[in-house]
Amino acid sequence: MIYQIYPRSWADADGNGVGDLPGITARLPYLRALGVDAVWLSPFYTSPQADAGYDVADYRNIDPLFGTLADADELVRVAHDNELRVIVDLVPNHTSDEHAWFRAALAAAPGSPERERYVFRDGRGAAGEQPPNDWQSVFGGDAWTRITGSDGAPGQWYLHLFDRKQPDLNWENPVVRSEFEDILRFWLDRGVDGYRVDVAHGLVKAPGLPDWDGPMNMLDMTEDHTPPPMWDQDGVHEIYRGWRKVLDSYPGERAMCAEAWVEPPERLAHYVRPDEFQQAFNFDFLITPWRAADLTEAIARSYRANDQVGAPTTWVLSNHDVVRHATRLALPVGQPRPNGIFATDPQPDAERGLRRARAATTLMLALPGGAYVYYGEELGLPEHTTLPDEVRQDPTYQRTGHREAGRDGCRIPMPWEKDSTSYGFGPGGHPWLPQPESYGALAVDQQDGVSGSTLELYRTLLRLRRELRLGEGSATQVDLGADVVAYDVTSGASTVRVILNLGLDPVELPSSSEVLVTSSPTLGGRARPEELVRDERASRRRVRDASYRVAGEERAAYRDERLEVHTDTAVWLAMPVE
Ligand code: TEU
Repeated sequence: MIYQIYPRSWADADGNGVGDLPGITARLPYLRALGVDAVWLSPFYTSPQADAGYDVADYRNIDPLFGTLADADELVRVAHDNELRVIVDLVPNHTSDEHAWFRAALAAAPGSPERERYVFRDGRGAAGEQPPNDWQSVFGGDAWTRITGSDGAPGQWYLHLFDRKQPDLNWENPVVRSEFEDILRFWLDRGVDGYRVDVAHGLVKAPGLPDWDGPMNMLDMTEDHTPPPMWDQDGVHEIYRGWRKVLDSYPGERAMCAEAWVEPPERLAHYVRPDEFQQAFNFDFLITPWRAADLTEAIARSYRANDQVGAPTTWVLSNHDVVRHATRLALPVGQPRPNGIFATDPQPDAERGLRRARAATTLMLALPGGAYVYYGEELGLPEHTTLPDEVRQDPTYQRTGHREAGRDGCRIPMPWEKDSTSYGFGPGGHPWLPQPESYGALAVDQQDGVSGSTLELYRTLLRLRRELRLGEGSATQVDLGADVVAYDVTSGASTVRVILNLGLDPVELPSSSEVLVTSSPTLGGRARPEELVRDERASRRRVRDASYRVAGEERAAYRDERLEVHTDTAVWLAMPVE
C-alpha cells in the first residue's frame, strides 16, 4: 500500500504553518507502524505555489517552504531505514511561468527555439485578438493567455490546460524530452524509488490543435470515448516507453504510476503495458456511485481490461483533487461530482459518510492489485465543508468565478494530537488552511490503540492484507444478491471473502466462516469487534436472552444468534479450506 503525503499538510516542523520535509521525516515511523510499503510525496520543488506546487519553477531543487535538498536526502535515507520506499511527483505537462525556460520564451521572438519549448501560437481574428482555438482550462476560463511584447504591444498566445501560471510544454520538441529524462535521473540518482506522473494523459496534443467543445474532464464524457484533442493521444506512450528504459537502467525496483483521467478502462490499460507504467490510478473505481451493481461492474471491468495487458489494477478512493471519501460517499448518489463543498451547500451526513468510507476501504484493501491511501483517511477525516471563502487557495475557485469551491477542503493539515497547537500539525498555530473542530476528536492520539477506531481498522486491514498477501491474490465474484458486493480473494492456501452490504436488509454470514475484521463497530445489531474476537471469531455469537433464578442462584439463558452484515458495512471472512 502506498500512502500519499501532501507535504503542505502533513507535519510542520518549523512552525510556519506549512508542512515540510523535516516534519515528514520525523513522522515516518508512524507510517511504518500503520503498515505502509511506500510513500508518494506531492510536489516539493521550487515553485511560486500558484497550484500548490504543481507549478514547478525548478525541477532539481526544493522550495524553501519545504526545506532543502539535504532535507530531501535525509527523508529518503530515513524512509529506507524504515523499509519505506519513496515515490516523488513528476509534473511534465507544464512548468511554472516562473521557470527559466518560460522567462526565456517570453523574452525571445516568435518561432525562436525558446518559444518552441512551449505551445505558442498567433491568435485568430484580423489582429490576432482571439485565442488560437476554443479550448478551456480544466480550472475554468480559456486555456490560452496572450502575452505582451517588450514593446508593450500584444503578442502571441500560449496554451495552459490548467492555470495561466502553468504553461504547457511542447512535447513534440526533443529538447523537452531529453530534459525530462535528465530530471528522472536526477532524483533516481538521489535514491528515490519511483515517480507518480502528473497528467500523464495530457503531454501530446492532436496535430493542428483542433477545436473541441466537449467537456474538459475525460471522465465526465459519457458515451463517446473518442479522446478529445488534448487528452490520451496515442503519442504519449512512446514517451513512457523511453522513461521506463531509464528506470530499468537503475538497480532495485523503480516504478512509475500514471495519473491519467482516461476512459474507458481499456484505454487506461494501455498505460500499464509491460514496457510502460507499472501502475495507473483506477479513477473509474473512485468515481463509481455507491451502488452495488455499479461497484461490481467497475471492479469487473478494471480486472478485465488490465488482464489484457497482464497488469494489476491500482485502487484509490481519495487524493488531493477530490472530495474526501468520508464525505463524498454521503453525497446523493447520481448527482454530478463537486470538487469541493461550500458552507452554504447542503451538508453531507458525517456519520453516514464515515460508515461508508470505512466499508469502501474494507472492500478496497481486500482486492488484489495496488492500493493508495491519502493522508488522514486512516483517521476517517472528512472534507472541510465549511471553509470561509476568503481562505480558499485552489485556483479553480477564482477561475470558475467562484462557481466551484475548489479542492482546499481535502487538503487540510493533519491532526496528530487533540490538545496541542493546530492539533499537533506544527508549533506555529496558524496552519495554511484552518482545521475544522471535528478534527480534534479524530486526531491520531485519540484513536491510537482504541479498538474500533478508524486508525485501528486501517492497521488491522493492512496487517491482514500483508500477512494473507491479498494484493497478489485473485478475486472471484460471489453472488449474494443485488445489493451486495462480494468476492472470494484467494492467495496461496487461504481464501478471504469480502462482503460489502449496500442494501437495507442484513446479509447473513455463512456459519462455517470466521470474521477477521469488520468495518462497522456493530455487527448483528449490538456486537462490537471485541466481542467477536472473544467469541473466537465465530460467525455465531451467544446472546444473553434472559436471567432466571434456580434455587436462589442466578442463571442465564443464552441463545445462538447468527451474525449479519448490516447496511453500509463490509467484513472479511476467513473461509474454510475446501
Ligand atoms: O491533476 C490533473 C487533473 O486532471 C485534475 O485537475 C482533475 O481533473 C481535477 O482535479 C478533478 O477535480 C493533477 C494534479 O493532481 C492536480 O493537483 C493539479 O492541479 C493538476 O494536475 C495540474 O498540475
